[in-house]
This record gives sequence, C-alpha cells and structure tokens, in this order.
Amino acid sequence: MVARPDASTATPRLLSVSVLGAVLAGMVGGACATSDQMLEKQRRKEELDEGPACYSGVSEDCYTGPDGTAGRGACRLGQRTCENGVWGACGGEVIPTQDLCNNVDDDCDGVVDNGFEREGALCFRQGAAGVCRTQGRWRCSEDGASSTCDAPIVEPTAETCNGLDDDCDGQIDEDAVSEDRLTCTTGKAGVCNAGTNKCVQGKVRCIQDTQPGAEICNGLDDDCDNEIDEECAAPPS
Ligand SMILES: [Ca+2]
Ligand SMILES: [Ca+2]
Ligand SMILES: [Ca+2]
Ligand SMILES: [Ca+2]
Repeated sequence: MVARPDASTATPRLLSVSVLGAVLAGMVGGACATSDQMLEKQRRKEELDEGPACYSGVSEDCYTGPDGTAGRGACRLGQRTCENGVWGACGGEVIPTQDLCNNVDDDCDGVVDNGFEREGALCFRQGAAGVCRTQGRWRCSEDGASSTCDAPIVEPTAETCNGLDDDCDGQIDEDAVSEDRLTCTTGKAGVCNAGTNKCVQGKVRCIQDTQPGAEICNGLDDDCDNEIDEECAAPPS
C-alpha cells in the first residue's frame, strides 16, 4: 500500500499518483473489489477538495464552440451566471453552424459563404455566346441553400452587320449581308466599278471585285482610267 497517509492536504497531482498506486496495489494483490472501493473514495475526496465550481451571483463570458472561433464571423461569446455554486447555461453565445449563402461567415472559419459564389460578384449566363452571354451578379436563394446568376435571358436573333454576334453562335457578323444585297457598284471607272457588299467592322461596305490592270483590247476599261482600250495590247487569244 503506497497511498499517502496525509492525503487531505495533497494536491490533485499527488492524489493522482496515489490513485495509480492504489490501482497497482489492487492488481498486485488480485483484490479488485478492494481497489475499486479505494478509487471511489479518492474520487469523492477530490470532489470535496475542489470546493464549489463558482460563487453565486458571479457572471462571466462563456463559449462552447471550438477554440479560435469566438469573435470570428458570426460567432460570439455568451454569458453565464453562477447560481448556488453551479454555473448556469451559456446564454446568448453564437457558435459555428453550417455556412449558408447569406453573406455571413456562419461556420466562423474566416471565409464568408464557403462553397457558394459570393453574393454580388459578377457572373455571366453559362453556356451562352454573343449577345446571349449576358452579365449579372450572383444572388443567394431565399433559404440560403444555393446561389444563382441573375444575368437576364436574351434570345438569339438574325445576324445583322453590327459588330455583334446576334445569333449567338460564337461568330460575329458572319453572313450578315443577305444574298440579294451582295452585288453593288463602287462608283469607280471601268472594271473597278463592280463590287460586292461585305460586312467590315460592323458596317456594310462595297468592296470592288477587280483591281486595275494593264489595258488590253477587250472592250473594257481594264486600268480604270475611264478610257476603253486606249493604247491597248492585243487581247489574249
Ligand atoms: Ca454564410
Ligand atoms: Ca453569329
Ligand atoms: Ca452581327
Ligand atoms: Ca482604260
């Protein structure tokens, strides 16, 4: 038996040593019932030595959430009051909860709305091109369970020559000039007059089909100087 005879003044640490001794003694002696009784006796004694948990009427800050989360995000300390030597419940504290889409760091990990797009951040309509790829902002759902992009829906329209992808196929101003409007005139002389309407940088322009060349004897004004077959070479055979 190694328990200290003067256990009434022993510190909790020394009491623990004496408890260990009691256990060892019980094991060595094979008398488990006896050592159990001794352990219980020691436990009661330790309780008495600690005295009351608190003094009645005293209040203090309290917090039951994980260390380091109080004061971060939504998490707040609470207050507890001592009554009849026992601390009451921790009232008014805010401990971590699952982070919802609500612009608040509910789980108090320092990140607002983990797992959601941040409310108010820019977004574009997904899977859409051209003028259909509208811009909006992320918005939290009413219940905080999801976030959605509020970009407006724009339906594709016929492609026109305006520098925009009106039909939302990813190409700007492709086939913007209709077949019946393709042929045009440039106002220039000779073969330089014939042209084709093309959409250039959002504007329809008449682009001449033939550049001026050497004047040949063919009944045409090949060099576009407003004179036909002047000093012409022989036409190709
Ligand atoms: Ca949140
Ligand atoms: Ca297009
Ligand atoms: Ca267009
Ligand atoms: Ca000419």
